Amino acid sequence: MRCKFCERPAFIKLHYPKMYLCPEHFTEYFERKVKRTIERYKLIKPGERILVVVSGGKDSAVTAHVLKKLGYDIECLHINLGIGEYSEKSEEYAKRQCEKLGVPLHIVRVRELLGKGIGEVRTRRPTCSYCGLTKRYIFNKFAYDNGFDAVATGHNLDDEAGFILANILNWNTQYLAKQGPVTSAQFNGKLVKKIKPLYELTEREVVAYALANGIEYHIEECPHAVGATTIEVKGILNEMEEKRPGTKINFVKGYLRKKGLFEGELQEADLRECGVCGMPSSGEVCSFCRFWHREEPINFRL
Ligand code: Q46
Ligand code: ZN
Ligand code: ZN
Repeated sequence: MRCKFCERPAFIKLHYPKMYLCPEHFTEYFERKVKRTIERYKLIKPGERILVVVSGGKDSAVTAHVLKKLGYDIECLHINLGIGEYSEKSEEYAKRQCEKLGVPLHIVRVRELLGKGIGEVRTRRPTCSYCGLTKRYIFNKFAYDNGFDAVATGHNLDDEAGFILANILNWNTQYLAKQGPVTSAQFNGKLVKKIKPLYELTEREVVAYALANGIEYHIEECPHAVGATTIEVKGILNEMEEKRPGTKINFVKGYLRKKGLFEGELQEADLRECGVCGMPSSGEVCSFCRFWHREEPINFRL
């Protein structure tokens, strides 16, 4: 098969819209789609400084690569979670990716910062739950302390479709009222804007973009990821996509149109300043400071 736009042999067959593309034309298609996502959902305003959270994996590496190529002002942050060899390798990949891109990389190591790695804390809370809480706190505080206008993450269409479906299965209406490609800044900017530039691109397309552009990334999954429900839900969505191309994008776009239905359920917690760190909190002390028994704030200012 030949590329739709030139004579070269096809490198990928897209199912929705159906077309064959060579590496160059696929790269063009992919970058145009990211640009359109940024414009359509107003993710980035001119002149904004963006902090890209890079894990060492494909999604965040591709996010940083495309944003840089499109000319946005980016720097990267890697959070080393302290999960044995997995985290060491992840950090190596993040370093190599940023070096190749020529983008500044900042590294925060959870064990050095908090005394223990993720998975080493004795608690009844599931590992992924306090890992998520810790990561979100660190990237938000890092961005806030250093005056970034937004934090970009590598979430792709498969992640979003899976997340929405999983939350519908549990009727978790609080989450369903809030998801989307952009979460605006709140609480005088202490909750920094979050953006997802790969919102409309499938995991398969992200893998293909990395391959076509020589982006190396950590393939291994985090050892704690095994058996997570989101993986099962994604599997179901993949089967449906196979039979009916366009299922994922139509599902996610439909959700964005109907999101308002859940807004009535939103119980906005009254946010106040955490007594320890001063960041937004629903209680007297924020969940990060409570979980890690913090007695003083962390300052990430460079
Ligand atoms: S939450 Fe859980 Fe991930 Fe943290 S412990 Fe690993 S799998 S890294 S996205
Ligand atoms: Zn071509
Ligand atoms: Zn706090």
